[in-house]
Amino acid sequence: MNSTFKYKTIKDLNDGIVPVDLLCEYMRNPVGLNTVNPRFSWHVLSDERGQYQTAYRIVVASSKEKLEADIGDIWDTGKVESSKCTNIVFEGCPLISRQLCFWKVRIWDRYLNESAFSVCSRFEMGLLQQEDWRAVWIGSPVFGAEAPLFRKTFTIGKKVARARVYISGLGYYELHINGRKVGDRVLDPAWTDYGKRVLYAAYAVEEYLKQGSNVIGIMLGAGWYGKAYRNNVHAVTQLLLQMELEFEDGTAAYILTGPESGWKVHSNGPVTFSSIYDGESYDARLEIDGWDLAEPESYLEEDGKSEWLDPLWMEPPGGRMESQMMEPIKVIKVIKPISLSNPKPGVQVYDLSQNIAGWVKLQVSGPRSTKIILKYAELLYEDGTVNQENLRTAKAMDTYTLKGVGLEVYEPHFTFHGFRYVQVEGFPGEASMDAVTGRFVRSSVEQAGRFHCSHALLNKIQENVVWTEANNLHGVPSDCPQRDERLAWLNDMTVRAEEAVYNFNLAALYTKWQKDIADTQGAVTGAIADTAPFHRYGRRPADPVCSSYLIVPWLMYLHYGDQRILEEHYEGFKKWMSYLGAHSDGYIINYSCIGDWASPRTESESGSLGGGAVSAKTPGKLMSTGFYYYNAVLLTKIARLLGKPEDARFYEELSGFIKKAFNDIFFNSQTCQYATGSQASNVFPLYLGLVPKGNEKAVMDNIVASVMEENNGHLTTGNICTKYIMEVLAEAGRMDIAYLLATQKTYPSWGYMLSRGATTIWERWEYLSVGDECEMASHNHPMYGSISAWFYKMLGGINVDPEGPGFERIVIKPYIPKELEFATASVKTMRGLVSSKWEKSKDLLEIQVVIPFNSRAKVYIPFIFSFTETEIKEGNNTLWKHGKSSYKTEELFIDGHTSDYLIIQTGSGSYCFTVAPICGN
Ligand code: RAM
Repeated sequence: MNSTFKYKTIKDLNDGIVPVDLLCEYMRNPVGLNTVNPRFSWHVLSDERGQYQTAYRIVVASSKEKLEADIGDIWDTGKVESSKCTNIVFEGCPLISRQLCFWKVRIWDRYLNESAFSVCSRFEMGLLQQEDWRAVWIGSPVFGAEAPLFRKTFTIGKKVARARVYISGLGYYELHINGRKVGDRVLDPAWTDYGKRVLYAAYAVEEYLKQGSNVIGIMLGAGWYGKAYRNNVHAVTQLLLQMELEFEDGTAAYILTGPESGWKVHSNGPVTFSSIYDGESYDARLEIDGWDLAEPESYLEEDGKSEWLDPLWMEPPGGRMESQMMEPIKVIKVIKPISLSNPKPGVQVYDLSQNIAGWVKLQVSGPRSTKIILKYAELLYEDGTVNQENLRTAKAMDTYTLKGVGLEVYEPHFTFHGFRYVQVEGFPGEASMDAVTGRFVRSSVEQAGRFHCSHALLNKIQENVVWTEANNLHGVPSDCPQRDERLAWLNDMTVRAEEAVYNFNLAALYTKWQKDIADTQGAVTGAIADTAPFHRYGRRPADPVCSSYLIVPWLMYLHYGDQRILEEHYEGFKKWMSYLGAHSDGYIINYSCIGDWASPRTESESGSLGGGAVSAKTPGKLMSTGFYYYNAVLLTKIARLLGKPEDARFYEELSGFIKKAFNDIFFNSQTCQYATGSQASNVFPLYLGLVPKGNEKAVMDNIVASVMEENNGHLTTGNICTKYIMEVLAEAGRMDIAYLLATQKTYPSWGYMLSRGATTIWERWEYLSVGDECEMASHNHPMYGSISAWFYKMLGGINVDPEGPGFERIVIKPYIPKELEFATASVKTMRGLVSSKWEKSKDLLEIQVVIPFNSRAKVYIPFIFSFTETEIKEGNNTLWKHGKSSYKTEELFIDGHTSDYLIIQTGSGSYCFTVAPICGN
């Protein structure tokens, strides 16, 4: 290789360059893998410029010892010349259920030097075949049993080599072995349409077992399977458990739920009521001491009669059993209240100072039978008591009845709430600040992104978005965590998902949710539903704005380099497109329900769906048809990618027809307005690239006029076009207007929400808190959080490049508003950390960029001072002066310019660019 770089010794390289963060199906050391073709990923930490991978070798072995000896008896790729480091598909010996594998990887770098091997990682297969399940579902024989306790005693007389529990409990289970809760998952398994797919968890449980008598104890709760399931049909909670023991002498044993298997069930446990929406009631007087312990067992038969009955054998819920391959829901953080008030005698209100999802932990001592009520709310009335009006029918209330023994500690098991305030009623004596602590509960996905800038208001919006997004991740991306809804709406996700993948690592959660959507697809019509799992609200067919069905997997491809999700859902996409096509007249979709939803009240139709959330100004059919076009464009790309040229041609042609029909119907070439000329009507076609060539500026001018002249510097858009207006303004060179909207403080704006004390993002632009207006008044709703993607992409400048998905190629292109002094953004990608930071003063702009190992970037350096009289440097090297470019090395070279930007190509590493006006000579 003709390199300008000094050759480094293997030792130098080995010290720094080694694959880290080994992922298998996006998880670290997963137990219970679903697929026989798992995918491997890693990245390398290195700050060296222009470094990349030229080859890799993956070794997969059946034991740690073999792996250490470099014996890949399951798979050894040998040296593969490839720069691929994400989602490499396993092609070794066929994998079977339960198989435990060890793997490691080494790479070769740009100098063809070999790295050391990574540390050893593991993956373990789950139960791949339905026939692997020997256990049978069981349930309580007592009608209406709220949270039955199951118990099974067994004896271990030999040394255990390996012990696994595969478990599913509907709606939720809590697994104990020998008196200890197993693991730290809560609200498990995640919600699915149980008639289609049921998730199970796989646990390694050796450490919980002992020689002699052992007990498995399980409490079930209704969760989404209870009263809330399928429009109030009361499903009976049920349990499936398979424990597999392998002993050191090579023998094995199973502990299975099923008929006549020695399980006992008690139907009067301490949880006397549980509901996702309404909360939980816990009567500590009903606790059964030692229910999950082996000894003594005598109490089971007190007085010759026992409440521990034989369980019933239950019909399976119908869905395929599938391992839950995503981050489980956990208590993520403990939040101490900042204040405690006493608005009425016997009533205390705690303020966590942050709107969260989860519950509180209560610590109390007092007389037996004292009943404490905890009421959760996002809002307060003026008198300081909690206002639950915007929760609609959700009672959001936990109750705890004391047993009267010492300090009692309680937190709910099978419910969650969305709240900032908790009102405590009936507390014995004086409640202290320590009596209540907030528990922030969500899917334990990693936060991936950070954004910060010199404007406090924007930072606060970003903080609120991160909270709101996080508050709405509970195995599905829900719309809100507090009222009688909490559903994963596809229309919201159409615009929310991009913000979400910048802020969090959602690869596994979205893989699961995409299947939830597929599960809603009608076998006959191909129609998907508005919500997935399809439940309670929304309808099938979905509103055409539900393009998240295609957009989410496309984002999975762009952000995580995931092509498999596109392959797996491709046929489904086509069916949905055919459905839409069948409901179009001359390529105009002929139905709409939601459209550009929840715009400011002045723009929406009073009395319409959702408490008047349908736009009065932006035609629903314009939105529907726009998304029909968007889908066609995406499908063209996807078909091309998947090697289906005929399909690609078909969808490309289709997009052309839709474009023409769209403009014929909605575009007025005289006024350059679309439809009514509402902001959304003009923004959406601009965003989609539908505007006939040459008219873009005029359409943009109309948008600007609407913002500035008709609305005094405010937007009028709903949930969908609020994302798009910010992007088209920036891209069309009107960052000034976009920035004005982002920093606007008066209604309607994000700043207005903040001025009303918001710590999360609202569902509507209005502050709604009482009476009828509360029908749609969530204060914790991620859809308007889409602005956070704009922070990353436009202010921070971090963008994916479709030419190199998964951040193999990165575009750094900051749009720099006059008023902002600095902005910094970073994203932890599959290939490592990408960051971009700029800071400007009167006569200097500095841009620092970090590109991970094995990635390349196109960096756009803005000519903020002038095009010609500017000097652009990287470090000490001049790249551009007096309108002329110079400089070229292998890891950094100029790749052209526009009138606004100098375009630079870089390899990996850190770069510091400066832009300064040339003064004087
Ligand atoms: C409401 C919620 C949800 C949404 C649907 C259409 O129930 O606001 O987020 O977009 O309506």
